[in-house]
Amino acid sequence: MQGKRGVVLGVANNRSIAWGIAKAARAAGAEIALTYQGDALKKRVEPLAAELGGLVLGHCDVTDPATIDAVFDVLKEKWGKIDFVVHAIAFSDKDQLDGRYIETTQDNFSKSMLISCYSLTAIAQRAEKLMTDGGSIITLTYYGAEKWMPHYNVMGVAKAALEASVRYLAADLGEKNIRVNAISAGPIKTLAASGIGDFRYILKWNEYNAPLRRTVTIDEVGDSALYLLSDMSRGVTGEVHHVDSGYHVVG
Ligand code: 0WD
Repeated sequence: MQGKRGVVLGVANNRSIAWGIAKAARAAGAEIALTYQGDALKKRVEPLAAELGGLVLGHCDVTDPATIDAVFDVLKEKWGKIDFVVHAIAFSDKDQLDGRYIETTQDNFSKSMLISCYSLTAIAQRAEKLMTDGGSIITLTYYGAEKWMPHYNVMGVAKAALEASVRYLAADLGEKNIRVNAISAGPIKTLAASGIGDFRYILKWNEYNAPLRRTVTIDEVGDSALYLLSDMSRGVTGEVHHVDSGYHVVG
């Protein structure tokens, strides 16, 4: 990754999957830029960026396109071009990540789709302009996109649409040698995951049933992401790569 530069969106703290990916990319020689969502996360993200000797691009809330433009303007000014983007952003009202999917409100459906799905496309639109030598874009998804999972509800629907977006974006951007892939990570205890009902049970269930008989760590997701971000995967696009201790062959 020496000589490569990229932006990682979705670091909330040092337990975030995005942080595992940022660390792995940095350790392999890449230069990293981070964004944060709001002042509360700024205080957490700034020291993490410093740990990687990276840039902090500023506040980015994907529901506000002006803030996406602003961080890509900073990227353009500082680096001119970029080589990779990590999109690790998702949101649903916590009270609808419990119980029945059928109770999802129109408002939360729209918000979840905008933040968890459309934002990848919004970011790809900006990234395309800066990936003048080709590039790699990755996003994070979950098995609940493929199969019903308890409590995942509207997020499963949003992740299914996200995975479809990966395929359509891959087709649009392929002629510019920009690759778009997803990692389907097994359950990991993060801030976002703590909003999902019975999450501890889901972790245990994976531990008992996944082929590797354990859950995965953010560092393991980071190492797999490294492959997708680097030229090692130069022939791979439109793919959903499972990093889940093999759970998807069982569930
Ligand atoms: O088990 C898990 N933790 C899995 C997570 C398994 C498989 C996939 N994933 C996915 C998530 O769905 C998400 O897409 O990985 C991605 C990263 O999630 P994470 O690392 O589990 O969670 P977290 O550390 O909370 O980071 C997600 C961040 C937000 O954090 P909070 O918890 O404050 O919502 O997404 C960001 C924010 O930093 N985010 C936004 N960023 C910009 N604009 C927005 C927004 N509107 N909303 C959330």
